[in-house]
Amino acid sequence: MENVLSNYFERPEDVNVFPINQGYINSTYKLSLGYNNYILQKINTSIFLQPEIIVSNMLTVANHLKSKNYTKAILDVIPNKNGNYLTFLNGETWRMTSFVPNSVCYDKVLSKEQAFAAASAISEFHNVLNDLSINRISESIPGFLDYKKRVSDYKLALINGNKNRIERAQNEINFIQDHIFLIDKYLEIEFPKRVVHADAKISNFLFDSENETKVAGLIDWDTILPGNILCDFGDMIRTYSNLKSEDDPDPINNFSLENYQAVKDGFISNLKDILTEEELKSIDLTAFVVILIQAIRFLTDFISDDVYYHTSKENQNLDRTLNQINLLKSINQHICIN
Ligand code: GN1
Ligand code: MG
Repeated sequence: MENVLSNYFERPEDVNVFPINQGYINSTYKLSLGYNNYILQKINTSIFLQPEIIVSNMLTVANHLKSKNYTKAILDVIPNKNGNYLTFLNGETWRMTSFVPNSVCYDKVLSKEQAFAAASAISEFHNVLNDLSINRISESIPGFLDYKKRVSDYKLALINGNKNRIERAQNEINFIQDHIFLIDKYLEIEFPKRVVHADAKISNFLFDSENETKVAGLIDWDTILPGNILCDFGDMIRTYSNLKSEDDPDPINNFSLENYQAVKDGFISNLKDILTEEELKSIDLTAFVVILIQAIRFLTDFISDDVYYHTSKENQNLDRTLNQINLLKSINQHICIN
């Protein structure tokens, strides 16, 4: 670590390093030096094969937001002593960004007011980014929102995966099979391509540490890409109408219809003149499909012996799959998807 720090700081020995055990892909550390704080991340380059694309997207989005009246915190990528935004060291790739002061994040929603505030914030993010040309944004993970590919990867895993785990996941496999037609239906719709955050889950929203309904900023810009903006709505529903943590398989009291509506109201609030009729009509279907795809991704990883998502306990990817499926079942009871 000291070697990494010496790329950024004159006196690396004075920097305090605190690991942040959040996120399933990269390794994250909070750094503090005197009154200044930073976020340092080791990028998982077996997943992000071209980390320079992440940085280029981040700079493009930050510059655009800064040139307009965006009211939330903007992440700055901080160059190393050589002026480079990425530090390559012993086969590892590191990136440092600014830290948003007086902020906290949550992995479970606290109230419908909080859900509304978060959705309004991402709605503002999209409103301000709407005139940024998608040609200036690239995919840091090719095919990240290609749901056809997500399904074919899953089907391949069903053929080549761990037989014992496949057997244990039979109920979940059946649920997915019964609902896969909704993904086909989604794939028939032609959505306008806009700049998508693509990981709008609750833990990527920072809130004011003294006011749980005031959003300080939106973080984790690693997967920003051109695509269907409603995928961000889907990830918000996935985590703000969900009353359980992402790996909690308990189906009891797992869903809040009030929060669902709050996310919808907030998401639309700053996009009224932007969303097309087709988009508005497909908003609930997209949320359902985003959650189903997330279930498929967790299950694919479970039957592939946990090669993608970081896990810290046995069956965690199966529990995550169950959590998504429980949510889909609850949504099915309250929302008309078609
Ligand atoms: C991953 O690494 P993290 O926690 O930011 C994943 C998202 C998933 C999410 C599920 C690059 O995000 O797509 O929705 O986990 N990121 C990547 O919580 O696959
Ligand atoms: Mg992410």
